[in-house]
Amino acid sequence: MDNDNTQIISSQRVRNKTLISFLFFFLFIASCIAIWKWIYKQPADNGTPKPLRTVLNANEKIFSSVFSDNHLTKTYPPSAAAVKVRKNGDEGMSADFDATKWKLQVVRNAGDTVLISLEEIKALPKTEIIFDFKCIEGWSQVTHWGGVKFSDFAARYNLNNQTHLGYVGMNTPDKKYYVGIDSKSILHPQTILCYEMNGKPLPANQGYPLRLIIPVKYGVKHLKRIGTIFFSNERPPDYWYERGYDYYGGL
Ligand SMILES: Nc1nc2c(c(=O)[nH]1)N[C@H]1C(S)=C(S)[C@@H](COP(=O)(O)O)O[C@H]1N2
Ligand SMILES: [Mo]
Repeated sequence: MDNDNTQIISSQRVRNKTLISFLFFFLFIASCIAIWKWIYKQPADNGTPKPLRTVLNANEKIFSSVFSDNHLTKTYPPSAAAVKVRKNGDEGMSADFDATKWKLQVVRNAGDTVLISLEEIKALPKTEIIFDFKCIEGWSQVTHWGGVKFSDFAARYNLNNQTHLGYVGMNTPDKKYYVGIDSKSILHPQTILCYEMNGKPLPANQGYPLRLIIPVKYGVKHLKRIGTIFFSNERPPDYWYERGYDYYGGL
């Protein structure tokens, strides 16, 4: 049998090649470590080293520019909704909260805050949504919510100029949990001010009397127990952004 593909390589050459490969491998690992160290030595911007924050901000620019109202989050039939709904996160859910005294505060302009009762909110047209609720911790669950579309609410309370300022901020009544949301996402047709889960009033730890349900965002933005809503042309403070996550939180 002739075997012209076979080459005889000296064991010396094999040794040299192996050595060179190892050298390159070592240099590669060493530069990875050096870059990693450099990144973490840079000053932080809201809990994230500046170079990584720059990447997050660039991602936000790209994803918010392709975001559109026509992109609806996938919905499910009621039978797909979980009966035992997961709960997660209790920042701003202090025990001394008195729901009987609660009214939603909407800051229309400086010195112009409207107080709105749950009854008034429930009197607005109701929208239900069943979708896959996603938490950045890595779990998701199909859940069923009811409330008023934020866009319907904004129209009823003459907030059309405000909603186009760029951002909406929301706080819990004790101000310990807070989120900022871009105008496009708050006006998305599936975003609701939510007062029902599985056809019943929201359970206390799920945000009674009112929470945000915003399917185009990760769970962090679905603020439970809304105290105040305000509007701004700059990013309002955001609890998890200040702890290193990206601001946009889009899906
Ligand atoms: N007030 C308040 N709202 C919050 C949180 C929180 O800690 N406090 N956590 C958020 C996070 S990280 C998630 S995943 C969802 C969880 O909602 P659930 O408890 O109804 O499952 O609530 C969001 N809203
Ligand atoms: Mo979450």
